[in-house]
Parts: sequence; C-alpha cells; structure tokens
Amino acid sequence: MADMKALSEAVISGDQAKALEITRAAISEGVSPETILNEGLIGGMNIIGVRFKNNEVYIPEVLIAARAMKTAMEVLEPKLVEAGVEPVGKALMGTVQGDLHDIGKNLVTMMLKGAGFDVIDLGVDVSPARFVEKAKETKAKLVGLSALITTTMPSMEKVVKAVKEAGLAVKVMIGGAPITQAYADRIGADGYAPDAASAVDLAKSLIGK
Ligand code: B1M
Repeated sequence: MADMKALSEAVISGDQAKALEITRAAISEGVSPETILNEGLIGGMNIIGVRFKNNEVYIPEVLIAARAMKTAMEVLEPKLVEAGVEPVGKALMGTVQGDLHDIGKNLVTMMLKGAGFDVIDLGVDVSPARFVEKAKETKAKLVGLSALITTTMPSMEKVVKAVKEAGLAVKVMIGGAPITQAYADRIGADGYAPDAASAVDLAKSLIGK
C-alpha cells in the first residue's frame, strides 16, 4: 500500500523520482487524489515551510522540495480534476511594474501551490492594469505583489488603488525585502508577509481558510 508519510518524506528530501513513483503507485492502488495531495504532497511542503521559517532549511532545499512536488503534481493533477477537488483558492502573483527580481516571488508562488492554491504567476514587471485585467478574467480572490527595490514600491500602491477603483472583491497581499507592515498599512494593502512560509498563512487567513 502506498505510504503517504513516505510521499511527504520524498517531497521534503526533494526526491523527484520517489515522489513520482509513490504518487503513481497510490493512484493505481485507488488512494483518493485528495489524500495524495493533502497527506502526501501538501503535508511534505507544510513541513518544509515550517523548517524554512525556523531557519532549519534554506532557499535551495525549498526549491528542490517544490520541484519534487511539481513532478508528482503532473500525474496527480488530471486525477484531481476528474475527482472535482477544489483548490484552496485562486491567487495571482507578480513582481510589480519596473521590477525584474523574481526569486522571492517564485518562492512564494511555489509555497502557495504547495499549500493547495491555484496560482497564476504573471511574472515580473507587471503593470497595475494587468493585475486588474487578470483578476477580472480569472476571478482570483487574492493578488500577491512582490517588490525588491525601493523605487518600485510605489507600484504596489498603484495596484491597490487600481483594484479598489475596479470594484474587485480581491485581497491584496504584499512582500519583498524592503516592504514592512507599516508600508502595507499606509498603502491600504490587506496584508504583508516577511517570508514565503508566512505568506501561505497570510493567504489562507485572507481568504478565510
Ligand atoms: Co538586484 N537589487 N537589482 N538584482 N538584487 C537588490 C534588491 C538590492 C538590495 C542590491 C543592493 O544594492 N544591495 C538593490 C535594491 C536597492 C534599493 O532598493 N534601493 C538592487 C538593485 C539596485 C538592482 C538593480 C537596479 C541593479 C542595477 O541594474 N543597477 C537591478 C534592477 C533591475 C530591475 O528590477 N529593474 C537589479 C538586478 C538584479 C539581478 C537581475 C542581477 C538579480 C535578480 C535576478 C532575479 O530575481 N531573477 C538581482 C538580485 C539577485 C538581487 C539581490 C542580490 C538578491 C535578491 C533576492 O533574490 N533575494 C538583492 C540584494 C539582497 O537582497 N541581498 C538585490 C532572495 C529572495 C528569496 O528574497 O525576494 O526578499 P526576497 O523574497 C523573500 C521575502 O522578501 C518574501 O519571501 C521571500 C522568501 O522568504 N517575499 C514575499 C518576497 N515577495 C513576497 C511577496 C509576498 C510575501 C512575501 O506576498 C505576495
């Protein structure tokens, strides 16, 4: 019988081949896609998230774990769709206009995916108009903004304003090295997270999960 604890461990250690093998075995043994996702894959990513927060592991380990999860997700995703398993929530992520830094944004995206979010990554240098247009098109409930340079921080305020002006019922969360809670409060963002693991907790709380 495929072991969900072993699947979590494969994700934690970033063993892509093992994660894929256990996921395939679990599917063929009839383990529910939801169990494989929640107990195996997300379970493993949650542990990585906690360890990252506690400085027990660092960025490379998180990236390797996320890659193992992604490999397993490729075979699991069609089964989740067939089973009608709903994602935790839909989120847009992007680095704001004028800013090309994407390492932190990618980490947050991976952690959110690891936590069961359906994340649409808009990439870097994303204009306020594009965030609004994609939020309307995808009906995402959450918009995540990343900025690494002090001169691109004002783009975040523009997104918050554009989202409000468009009358969208979405929450905006922000982060990046120069960002603080005080800045989030000042521009009217719904939340700030200092790192990728906290971003997952914040995202869940913003959408009431
Ligand atoms: Co640039 N860069 N860079 N850079 N770069 C910084 C940010 C800088 C601090 C370096 C310095 O001068 N000491 C400085 C900004 C100074 C300032 O703001 N005043 C700077 C500069 C000036 C520039 C250029 C202007 C340099 C130039 O061309 N003269 C230029 C800008 C280009 C542009 O964007 N328009 C530039 C270019 C680059 C590279 C292309 C070379 C490269 C980026 C590669 C890439 O991203 N693909 C780069 C890099 C790598 C850095 C440093 C060295 C590292 C940034 C990084 O990836 N950190 C950085 C100096 C430093 O920080 N030591 C620097 C790791 C990453 C995981 O952290 O993104 O903070 P971070 O993400 C964290 C949290 O902040 C949080 O979670 C992540 C994980 O815990 N988080 C969120 C991030 N987004 C979040 C969103 C959330 C929640 C949490 O909710 C939605």
